[in-house]
Amino acid sequence: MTPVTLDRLWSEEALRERVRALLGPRKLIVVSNREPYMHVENAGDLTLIRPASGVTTALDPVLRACGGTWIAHGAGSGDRETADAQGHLAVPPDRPAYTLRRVWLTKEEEAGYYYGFANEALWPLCHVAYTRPVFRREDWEHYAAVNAKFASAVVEEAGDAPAFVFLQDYHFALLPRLLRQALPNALIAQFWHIPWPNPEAFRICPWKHEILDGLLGNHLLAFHIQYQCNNFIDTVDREIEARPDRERFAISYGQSLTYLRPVPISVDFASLEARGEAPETAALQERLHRRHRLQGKAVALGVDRLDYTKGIPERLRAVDRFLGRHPRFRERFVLLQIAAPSRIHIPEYKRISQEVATLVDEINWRYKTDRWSPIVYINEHLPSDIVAAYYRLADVCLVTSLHDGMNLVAKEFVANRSDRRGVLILSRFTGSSREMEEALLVNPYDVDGMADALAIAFDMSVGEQERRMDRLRSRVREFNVFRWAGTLIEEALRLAPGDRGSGA
Ligand code: GDG
Repeated sequence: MTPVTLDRLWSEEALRERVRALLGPRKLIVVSNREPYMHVENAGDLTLIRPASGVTTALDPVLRACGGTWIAHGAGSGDRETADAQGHLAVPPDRPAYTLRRVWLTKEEEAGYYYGFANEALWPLCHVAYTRPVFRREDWEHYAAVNAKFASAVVEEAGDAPAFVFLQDYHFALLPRLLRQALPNALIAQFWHIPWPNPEAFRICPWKHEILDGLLGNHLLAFHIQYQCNNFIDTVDREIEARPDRERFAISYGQSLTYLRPVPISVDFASLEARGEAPETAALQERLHRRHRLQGKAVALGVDRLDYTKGIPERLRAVDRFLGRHPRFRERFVLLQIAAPSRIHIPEYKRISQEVATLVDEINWRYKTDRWSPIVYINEHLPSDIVAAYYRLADVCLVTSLHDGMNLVAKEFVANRSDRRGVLILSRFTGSSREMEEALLVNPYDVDGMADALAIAFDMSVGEQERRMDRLRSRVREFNVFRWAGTLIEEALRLAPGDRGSGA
């Protein structure tokens, strides 16, 4: 089955209009772990932060246009001070258009639900990256309790109105079932941002049946690509008494029917392109060029959350092999690796952080000269205007995930490059590789293959770079993040049974 397509270019305005018309009287409720607006308290001062993510970019404009409520964990140190007693806050704070409902979690709940079950059990379970999931009963209990807490918040926010509830990600596998029971008039859809593994990988989860039962509370469950949908249907087929309907691409389970659809997420192409072309970006680029002494160098770039699924050690080993085999690149090559710290309380993340730092040291030691080190390691979260300048100055962008639901860095890089230059090296094990065949596709486990790809990329003619970049860019322009949100909401409303009161 191919992803649902529409025959015009989606923009923020088109999305607003379309969704407003589609929703009719339904109240829109979005649920995600991370909030779109966070307040941080620092020495008595309150700062508003907009945690950057594709989901916020896509859904904030929809809520601003249609109104509604976004429910999320209030994780900022200034969040309580800036919300009312029920956790409500009108956002955006300078031009209120919708309601943010912050859900408060205790430290134990956050440790068990977020760091524990979501990120030490489900994250490694769903990514085939050979990191073993950790299953702890107390984490599971917190996960279930936090899902129930969010369910109460959704029920309160929905009131008696017919609602369209759009859930985000693997933090809420139990929520759809709870909502299906509590809100029979609601339409429930969920987007699973990470891969769904095959049945052999999934079967080790002690609470696999509860998770499947929970997810089958959705009317629509969407993944990035068809393969992940297929894995889900195979898992259900293997594990529980449900009837997959491969014609309609749905699962019927008890009284309920859940449609599955691939809807690949994307980026805000127009904004990223404009940012790439902005004079401020050019100025930043100049500064970075001087600071890292890039004159006359072949420049490779990595931009990642520091996560063991992103294949950062594999990439570093490929650079080592590349320099070993192509001495002509010594003193003529630099890898700029941005690695934003992530989930730092989890032991596996401490370990990967150590491994990456050690490898960078070893490789730099092996090749460095008085004037040059091959790897510049930037182990911090940079502002997005600086990331844009890095995208603009790279000759090659390296995305080498061992497994990735989609991967937005690949799409951000090509959206940025209206100069039509640059080569994308992209892991075959990302969802984005399905739409980005003009990239140099690599297997990150094959160090030699990746070293070869680096040599091919740096030797690629300008004409060939432009040809590939044009195709990549036209696809990401068309399949942008507004299309993702619009398609998903449109599909949910189209597939939903006419009488929302039936609960079917
Ligand atoms: C999950 C799925 C799926 C990184 N460092 C900095 C920074 N970033 C930004 C990138 C990009 C984002 O973080 C990472 O997005 P990815 O898609 O690569 O990966 P995950 O965070 O794992 O996201 C993934 C995604 O959900 C959406 O569905 O694509 O497969 O795993 O936007 O630019 N941004 C800034 N500074 C940094 O240092 N500002």
